[in-house]
This record gives sequence, C-alpha cells and structure tokens, in this order.
Amino acid sequence: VTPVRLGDYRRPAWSVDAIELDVDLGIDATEVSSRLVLRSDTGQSAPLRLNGEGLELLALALDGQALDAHAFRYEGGVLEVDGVRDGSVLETRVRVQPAANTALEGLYLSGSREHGFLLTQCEAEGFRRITFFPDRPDVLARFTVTLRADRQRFPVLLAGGNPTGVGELPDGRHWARFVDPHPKPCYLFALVAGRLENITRDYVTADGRAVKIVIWSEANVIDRCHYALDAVERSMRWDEHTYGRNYDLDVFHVVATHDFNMGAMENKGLNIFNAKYLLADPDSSTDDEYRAVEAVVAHEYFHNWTGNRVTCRDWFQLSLKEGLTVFREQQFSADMNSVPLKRIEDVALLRRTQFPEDAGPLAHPVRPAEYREINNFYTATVYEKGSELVRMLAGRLGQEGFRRGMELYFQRNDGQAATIEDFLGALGDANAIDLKPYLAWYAQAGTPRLHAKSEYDAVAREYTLTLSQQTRPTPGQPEKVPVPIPVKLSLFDRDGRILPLRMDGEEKADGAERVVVLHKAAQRFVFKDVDAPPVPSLLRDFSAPVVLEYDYTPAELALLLTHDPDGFNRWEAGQQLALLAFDTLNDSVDSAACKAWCEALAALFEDRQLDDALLADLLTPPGEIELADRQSEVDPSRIHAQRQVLQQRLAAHMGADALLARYRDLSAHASQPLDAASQARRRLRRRVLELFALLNPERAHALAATQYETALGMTDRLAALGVLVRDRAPQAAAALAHFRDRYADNPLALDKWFTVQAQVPGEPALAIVATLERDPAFTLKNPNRARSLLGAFASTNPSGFHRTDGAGYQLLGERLVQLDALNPQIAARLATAFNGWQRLEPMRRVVARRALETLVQRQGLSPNLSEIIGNVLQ
Ligand code: HT7
Ligand code: ZN
Repeated sequence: VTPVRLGDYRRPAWSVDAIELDVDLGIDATEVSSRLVLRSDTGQSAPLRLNGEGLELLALALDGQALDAHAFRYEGGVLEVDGVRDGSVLETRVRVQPAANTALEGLYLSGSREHGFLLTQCEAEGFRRITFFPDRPDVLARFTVTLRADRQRFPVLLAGGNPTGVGELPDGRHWARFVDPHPKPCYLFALVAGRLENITRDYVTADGRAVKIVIWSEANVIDRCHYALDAVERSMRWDEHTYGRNYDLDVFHVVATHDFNMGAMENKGLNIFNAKYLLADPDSSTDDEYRAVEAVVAHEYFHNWTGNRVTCRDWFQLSLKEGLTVFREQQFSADMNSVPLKRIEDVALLRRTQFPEDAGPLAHPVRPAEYREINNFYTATVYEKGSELVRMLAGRLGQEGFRRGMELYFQRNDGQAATIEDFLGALGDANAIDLKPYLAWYAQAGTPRLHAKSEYDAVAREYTLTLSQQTRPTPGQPEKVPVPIPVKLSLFDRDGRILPLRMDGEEKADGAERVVVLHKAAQRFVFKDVDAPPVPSLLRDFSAPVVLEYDYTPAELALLLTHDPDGFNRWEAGQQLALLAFDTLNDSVDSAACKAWCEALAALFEDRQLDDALLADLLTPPGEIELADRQSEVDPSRIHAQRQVLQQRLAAHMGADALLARYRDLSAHASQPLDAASQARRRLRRRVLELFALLNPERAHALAATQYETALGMTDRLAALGVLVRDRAPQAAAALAHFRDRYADNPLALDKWFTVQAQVPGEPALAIVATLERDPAFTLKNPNRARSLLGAFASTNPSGFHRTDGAGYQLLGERLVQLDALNPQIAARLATAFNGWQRLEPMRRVVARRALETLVQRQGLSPNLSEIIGNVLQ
C-alpha cells in the first residue's frame, strides 16, 4: 500500500454542491441512488474521480444521459468519469449488502436478521462503501436523504439533518426525508433504520432554537438511556456557557448499538453510540461507566462544533478535531465532577496508553507526515497527546484568552475544512501571540524528557532551577528539536509551606505558582528572596506531556504528598515516591523511599481530612504497564510480583485493624446513589478491601463474598467479584456462576464477566481465556465481546499475556487471523498489544518475535493488520 503524504495535499479538482441520496433499504440488499451536482474547483477539465469500494454498479448517467462503458472506468476503488463539466449532474445507482458486512464500516446490520436494525459508520472512509463520492473531508456538500423501506420491518427511518417529510408507499412500504442545511463532508453522513424505541426531551438553545433531543435504542434497553439523555442536555448547556456554541438543527438524534468498532460517532444530527457508552443503570453499570457515558456523550456532542461545523482539511489534521474535542470533554467532565480526580484519571490514561506508544515502534507525531491505513491512525497519540497539546495552548493563553482564540477560530473557519495551522493562527491572532513554535509538538514523535536541577545560593538568597530537554529518536525521526515546554511550578519550604515567588527582574513577589516556559534545549530560571533551599513542585497539573527527571529525595516527595494543597499535585508526588519505592524494593528492610511512601499515606489515611476518592487514588501505586515503561528488560511477572509486595508493605504500614475498621465504616454507609460522596466511598471501599486482602486473604475473601451478595449496585458487586476472581478465592466460582446467570441477557454486564476473568494475573490466565472462548456467549463477531476477553487479556494483563513459553502470543496471533477475516479494524487494534515486545527480557523477546514473524508471513491479511504487525516488528 503506497502511503498518503501530508506534503502531497492538493485541493480537490471537483467538489459537490449538493447530493440527493435515495436509499431503498433491505437487509440483504440495499439500493442507493445518488444525484451529485458537481463543481469544478480548478477550472481545468480533469476527469472526475469518485471513490467507491465494493459497490455493485447498476446505473450511471451524466446530465440525464446513461453513460456507455467507454465513458467511465471503475477499478481499484475509483470510478473515473469522462466529459464532466462545471455544474454537471451525475446520477448513480448501486447495490450493497448490509448483512454480509462484518467489518462494520459502511452500511451494516446490528443484531440478528430477524430483530436487528440497519445503520452506517462512515468515518473515516466508509461512505465509499455506500455510494460513489469524493470521500475526503474537504469536500463539503448539502445532503438531502430519502429513505424507503418496508414499514413493518423498518418502522423507524432516520438520517442526519432536519426531517422534512414522511409518507406511504405501495405494498406496506414508507419513506422519510431529511435535509441538512449545513454542508458537511461525507464522513458525517449517517442513517439508521429498524424497530427502535425512543425517549425525548425538549430543549431550547441559548439563541432560542427549539430542539428535540431523541435517544433511540432497542426496546429492551430504552429504560437505561435516561442518564445519557440528561448528559446530552448538560453538554448542550455547558457548550453554550463555556464557548458560546449553540446546537444548530431542530433535532438531535442519538442511537445505541451493540455492534460498533469504536466508542461512538458524531454524525451530524445523528450520533451513533456503542451501547457501552450510552446505556447506564445502577444494577449493571459501575460509577466509572456512568462517568464514561457522560464523557462520551459530551465528546460526541462537542464535535458538533469542533469537527462538524469546523471540519478537517484532510486526515492528517485528525487531531484538530479529536485532540480539541477530548480537551473540551475533559474540561466538561472536570466541571461536572472533580477537577483533580479528572486530571488524575486523564494523566494515568496518557501514561498507560500514549507513553508506551510514543516509546516504541508505533510512535508517530500527533500530526504525522504520512499514513497508510487511516483507521490505524485513531490512536492515543492523536487523541490523548493531542488533547495535552491543546491544554498547553489553553494554559499559555489563560481562560479568557483561550475563549477569545476559540471564538476567532469558529468565526474564521465555520463551514470550512481547516488545518492545525488555522487553529494555532486563530488562537495566536486573538491574543497577539505567535504560537507557531508549538507546531513542533505536532510534528515530532516521542515523549520529551524534562530534566530539572536545583542550585541554592544562601548568600544571595537565590534559588536557580535549570531545565533541559531531550527527546529520544523515534522511527523515521532520528533528530529532534527542542519544543516549548510550559512548566507550572511552586516552591515549598521544608515545613511544607508554599512560598511567594519573585523571579529575577521582578520588583515584588506575585503569587505562589508560576508557569515558566522552556523554549530551548536548556535554560535557567532564578527565584529571589528564598531563605533556605526550597522543595520545588514541578510540572504542576502535569502542565506538559513530558517525563520529568528530577532527583527528589524521598523526604521531599513525602513533603509534597502531605502538604501540597492541590489534589492532583499531591497524587503526582505520591506516584513519584511510589516509583522510587518500587525501584528500591528489597527483601529484608523497607528502603527510605518505601518507608516515606507508606508513612505519608498511613498518616493521610488516619487523618480523615481528604476526600475518599482522592485518598483511594493516592493509595494506588502506578500500574504494571507504567512500571514496565521505565525498564529496558521487562519481566512482567516480576513487575506484577514486586508491585504486589509494594502494596503489601503499604497495607502492613496502615495496619490490618485500621483497614478493617475503615472497610466496616464504609460498608455501613454503603448506598446506591450517584452523588460524589457515595461514589467516593465506593471507590475507597474497594481500595481498602484490596489492600486488606494482601494482609489477610481469608478474611478479605469472606468480606468480599458478603459484599458481592449484598451489593446495592454494580460498582460494589464488581469490586467484590474482582477481588475474589483475581485472588482465585474459594468463593470465586459461585460468584462467577451467579453473575453469569444473572446477566445472561445483558451483553454489557456479561462483557465484564469475561474481562474480570481475563485479568487473573500470571500463569492461570491463558487457560481461563481458552476456556472462556468456548463459552456459548463468546464470539469474535461482536467487537465489545472480542475486546472484553482478548483485549483485556492481551492489553491489560501483562503477567498473564507475556508468558515465557509464548503461548499468550500464539493464542492472540491465531485469533487475530480469524478476526481479521471478519473485522480488520478490530484485529489491527488488538494487535497493538504486541507493542513493546522489543523491550521484554530475552526469553519472552524470542517467542514474541517468533509469533509476530509467523503472523507477518500469513497470506491474505488485511492492510490494517499487516501494517500494525509490520510496524511492531521493525
Ligand atoms: N470520530 C469518531 C471516530 C470513529 C471511528 C473511526 C474509525 C473507525 C470507526 C469509527 N467510529 C468512530 C469517534 C470520536 O472520536 O468521536
Ligand atoms: Zn472524537
């Protein structure tokens, strides 16, 4: 496959002013008629080239004349038509086969032939599987869509835009029409047809538009859509209030499906959701899942402006919409819940998913210079690192400045396909600041290492901080340039008091927190009036996506963990201290770092001043993936065992009695509601139970079994099940059998049953996974189910997957081949679990390479999977 290059971008020779689609729906065969009004953008008479993939061409006419065979060519996914002029009308009729579409891209069937419904997924290049069109995001057209179908089988007909009419047809059939007044690229087109129920809410926008919000799902789950409906309303209000953005159609439809490749899709006026991110009820959803539903609903809604009204010029600009929309969702979720907890969650996610990507063979810039398979480019780098880049820019401009910049961005680019330069240009121009230096962040892969060094001059009462940066080479980018790194910082005295800051050249102290920006390879920053060597708190709020290297002593980190007034920074100090403790763990005595970590946390645990949820996060050391990311010869079993020891030391310091007392206390207050305090108690209850289980497993398992039986909701139930299953407790089998039975008809809950077992650490995991594959409910055809078992095993259970005998790799390899034949996107995504194999210890490295080489030699793999395997092997 030849790569697409950013440098080769050319404006389209032809654009489409308007498209009229007429879709005659059937499960086995659907006929799509299209009428395109074409415009020549270059004025030259280049042949018209339209994308079309797997379409059975039934008819083709230009300006009312049927075309004969020598006036067009359809090969290699392109329809080339001669004789097209500015203003020409091209009519096509094609047939597609929804039920045979297992890739879930284009038009496909969700659920069974008898009861399922039809829907579309077009991003990134699925529209070409529905009809012929210039399938690129910089071709924006006005869409008029008419759907026709049998009324019994497809009573509900939906497409994006405003509904303009419905009617009857002969033979029990009916039609519905939708007109979208906003020109859009074809990746935002969607339709849905089938038997669906709905719940609705009337909403009036800040600028006075009456909007009907409608959530659609299959009848048996419609009761679980209310939380999402509330979340839509909250998202609409928030975007009006925070960015002055109003919704712009008369209806906003949202549809749930169990068959979806990703989380959700922001199709204009017709968002489509993986049910996992739309349905929520206390009996089957955890608190984390409720928050995920709120976050994804908001994310898709926010795309209406960042992605839809202002779209991307080409797919290289993907982070323009995704990074920015993730950032907006993060702001929203922080406002709706808790600022520090949200930041902790997001930074932990970045370190778990994006840092390993940036450190291995799959590393790529937020805006790469080339790509082969676009679907492989929806990565943690584009989304999560992209969001961190927007956060840096927002921090640089301040709240008011960023809002001003966003307003200019919308004003300049509304209705257009924009670039990252347009974004930085608008933010910069609105604030008279040149933000071009930040473009280097978009072009350069790899996580910069930020090195910091302290010097103190007692005579001059001066503290000097020297910052330097270095980014390691990544594939195809041996040389790196310095990037601007904003470092938010404070200084603390040795009693834990935060100090006022006066920098060199300033007359007087101004506040206790500053952002200094490292522009060059190295720079010095001088602080005046400092009476004694301070403890610097660096990179506060994680002000840049870098790895900080500073030689903290354990006592300094313990001081920050204890005294920093900001919850996130406190957590961060605790994480750094836990890493020191992990690195110095030994069999006999506690190292100074381990002691400092345990003592500081034990004191905070006793203190009872902290929010329960923050305390739970403080009591959680970095995960196994993060720990592995810092090592050059990774032994996942050893990392798992050592992390267990570390947690055991912590639990021992806190004391079994104190843990048990707190567990009892939290259990006595066990409650169901979703308010922050109840959620926080559940979070801490789970962590306390997990720690207690490291000291007194028998007792903890008895408590867990009771918690499982008496749980009022899924959060407590799954927490208890997790402890029993991961510890392979005697009570686990009964609880698992009960869960399997109770949730037999609830696929999302059943996914959790698969996942919790796939996460059993170490040796037993493989056999468990192999057994679960034979469960009648397991299927590779459903992405959520495949991910719940194979994804959980390969990507979230390092000590189970990375076996010295290579059996984990072999199993995944075999399943990838099977999955690839059904759904290449999902196969490619699961294959990224092999990332990082080069840094495994030698024995595992040999068997991992063997598994990958076997895979790469397989004939007939999809371009998606081949690209990932090929890149990972490099
Ligand atoms: N913008 C959406 C991306 C998406 C997608 C991409 C490729 C294949 C299938 C897909 N489904 C959704 C999701 C989002 O970021 O909002
Ligand atoms: Zn998105």
